[in-house]
Amino acid sequence: MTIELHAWNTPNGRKVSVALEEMGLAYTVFPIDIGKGAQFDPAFLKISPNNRIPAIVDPEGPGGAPISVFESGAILLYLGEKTGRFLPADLRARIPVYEWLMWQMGGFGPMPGQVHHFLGVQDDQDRRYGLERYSKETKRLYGVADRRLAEVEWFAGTELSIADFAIVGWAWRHEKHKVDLAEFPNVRRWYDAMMARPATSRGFSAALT
Ligand SMILES: N[C@@H](CCC(=O)N[C@@H](CS)C(=O)NCC(=O)O)C(=O)O
Repeated sequence: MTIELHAWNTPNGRKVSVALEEMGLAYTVFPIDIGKGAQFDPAFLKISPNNRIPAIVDPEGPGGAPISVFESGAILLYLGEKTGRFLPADLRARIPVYEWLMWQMGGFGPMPGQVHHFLGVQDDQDRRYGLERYSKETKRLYGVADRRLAEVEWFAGTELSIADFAIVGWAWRHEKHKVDLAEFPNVRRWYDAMMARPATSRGFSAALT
C-alpha cells in the first residue's frame, strides 16, 4: 500500500516528495490546491489541523495501523525512522540532523517565505520595509549555510540526511527570494550536487498539482 502525500507544488511540499523518492517509498499524491482554499476542507483538517500542506497518511504505520502526520519536519523524521535511512541511529551522528532540520524549520523557510509574501505587497512603503527586513535575514541564513558547507559535504556532516531534503525544498526557490547562489559558492556546490541526484530530481518533477 502506498503512502498518501497531501501536498501542493511549494517548498514544504517538495521536501516530502524529495524524501519519499530518495527513500524509495511508493506514494500517491493528493493535490491540495492552497490557492483555492482546499487546505480548509474538513477532510484535510482531520489530518492537518493547522490547515497547511504537507501531510501524509501511511496505511502501514507503527504496529501495522494507519497513521497520519502533519508538519514537514515531523514527516521527515517519521519517514527517516520508518525506513532507517537518512537519519542515523547513533545519537551523536543524529544531533546535527536535528540541528539543521530545526534550523530550516525555524528560519530557512519562514524568512524566505516572508520575502515571497512582501514581493507581492502593493504598498511601496510596506513592501520596502518587509523586503529589507526579511531579505537581510534570508541572506544571513544563506551565509550560515555557506559557512557550514565550507566544512562539510552535507548539512549533517559526511552523510546525506533528511536535513538536506528539508533545506533543498527552500533553496529550490532561491531565485524567487532573490538570492544569487554565486554569492554563496558552497551552497551552490551542495545545491548542484542535490539536484544531480536522480531521486531528488524526481522529487521535484513529481506532479503535486
Ligand atoms: N511549518 C509547516 C509550514 C507549512 C506551510 O506553510 N505550508 C504552506 C505551503 S508551503 C501552506 O500550506 N499554506 C497554506 C495557507 O497559508 O493557508 C510545515 O513545515 O509543514
